[in-house]
Order: sequence, then structure tokens, then C-alpha cells
Amino acid sequence: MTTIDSPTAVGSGNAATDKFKGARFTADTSPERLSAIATEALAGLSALIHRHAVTYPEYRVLKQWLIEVGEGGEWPLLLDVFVEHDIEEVNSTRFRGTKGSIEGPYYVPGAPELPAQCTLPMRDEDRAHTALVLRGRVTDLDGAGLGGAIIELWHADDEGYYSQFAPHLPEWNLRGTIVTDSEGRYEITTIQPAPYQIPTDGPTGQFIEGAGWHPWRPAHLHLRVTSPGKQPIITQLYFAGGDWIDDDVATATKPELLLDPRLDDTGRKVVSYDFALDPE
Ligand code: MBD
Ligand code: FE
Repeated sequence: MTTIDSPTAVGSGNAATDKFKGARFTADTSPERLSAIATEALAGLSALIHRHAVTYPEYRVLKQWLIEVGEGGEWPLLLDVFVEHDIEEVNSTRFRGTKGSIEGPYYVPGAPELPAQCTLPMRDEDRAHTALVLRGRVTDLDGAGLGGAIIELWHADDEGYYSQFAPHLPEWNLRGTIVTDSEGRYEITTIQPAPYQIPTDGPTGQFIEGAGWHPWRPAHLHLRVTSPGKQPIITQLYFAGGDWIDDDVATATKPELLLDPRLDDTGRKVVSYDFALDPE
């Protein structure tokens, strides 16, 4: 009998939790600010408990479920799906360059460095799908090309799985760190990802099902674009007309972030996208 390492919610959840914990973050929040935010959070919770007359069985189920979110490693997933979009929104109002979007739970720094014209690492079965060519320029706000800018690109495969969060995939599958040429240009060949389904076998997925919601994100590419002296952009690109594009469970689409690839005469889907970076 062979054992197939199939992706599980607890596997991807714990991989995301371990990676996040490894990074160790701090924030310079004052006691006064912490108190103000916590007081309001608790007041909101208090108000909804009274308004809905939340029962003891409901309270105990909530407690049990929160414990399972932690044990399943799903705090990154749960928070990034339901909370991060508001954090991104309030922190991007002053930027004039390319729109940002949420980072999500599956970014991994240190993907293989690739030249401006490149193909992402992929398996033969990925390569069997229609090629997607994403090309364009990284510029400043005046449109001047930024040579040597860094584009980190990561996305799911045609089954919706991310490398390092699904045990059957090679470490850096469909992940790369691309360096723009001297005029800021890049041309990356990859494949179009499938829509992403929140794992249905974990607490986040069970909650979504219990509430009668759907667990889908539209197909998307994740990007982090940086250049010295510029504000880094973390964003996502989506596919016009795709499933879930107007009903993302993570509320992270924006009209400025839609791609509409065209089939070229070699049978590849080709699309251009330029990234404009704000000054630091
Ligand atoms: C994803 O792939 C994602 O991008 C987000 C934001 C949440 C869960 C899975
Ligand atoms: Fe994603």
C-alpha cells in the first residue's frame, strides 16, 4: 500500500502558523492605544451578546471552536480571510501607486531568484496547462523604469494548492523572486491558478459551511514588489470574469487589479501589468 501525502487543513494551517511565529513581530503600541482599542473591541462583543442574547451552549461552542482554530493552526487563515482586508484598506489611503491587497497566509520569503525574463519553477503537470505570460514594467510614480526592482510572485496551482502548504508539491513550485531589467521590465511565464477554496476539513471551513457562506476566493496571483527608496507593494492580481471575482470570501479584490489575458498565436495567455511604486 502506498501512502499519498494529500493536503489537509491541519497541515497547511500549521505550516502557516509555524512560518508566521518564526518571524517574530513587534509594534510600538502605547498602553493608552492598546486600552482604547481593547475597550472598544470588548464593548462591541458585549453589545452583540446582549442584542442576540447569546446562549450558554453557543458560548461553549464558540470557546471550543476557538481552541480548534489554534490547534489546527488556522489563526493565519481565519484572520487573513476576514480581517486583513480592513487593515490593508486603512493603511493604504496615502499611497498613489499600484493598489495593494492582502498578503494572505501563504507568502514565503526567499524564493529562487530569476532574471527579468523567466519561467516560474513548475512540475511537468503544471507545464501541461496553458501558459500565462505576465509582463510589464516596475516604475516610480512618474513612470520612470526601476531597474533591478524585485518582484516576488507566488500563487496556487491548477488545483488551488500552494507549495510549502501542501506536502505533495516541490518546495518552490510556482514561486519566484524576479529582478527587473535595467529599464524596469519583466516577463514571467507561469500558469493560471485555480480559484482557492478554504479547506473544508478545518474549523474555518466548518464555520463558513455552518453559516451558509461559500469558501471561495477567485483565482489570484500574489505579488510583493520592492525597490530601494520605494514603498513596498503587496498586492494580488485577478482574472476578469472569473468565478468568485465579485464575491471573494476574503473581500480582497479591487477593480484596478483585474487582468484580462489574450490568447496569442502561440497558444499562450498574455497580459501586461505595470507596477508604480510610491516613494518611501
Ligand atoms: C489564500 O490563498 C489567500 O490568498 C488568502 C488571503 C486567504 C487564504 C488563502
Ligand atoms: Fe492566495
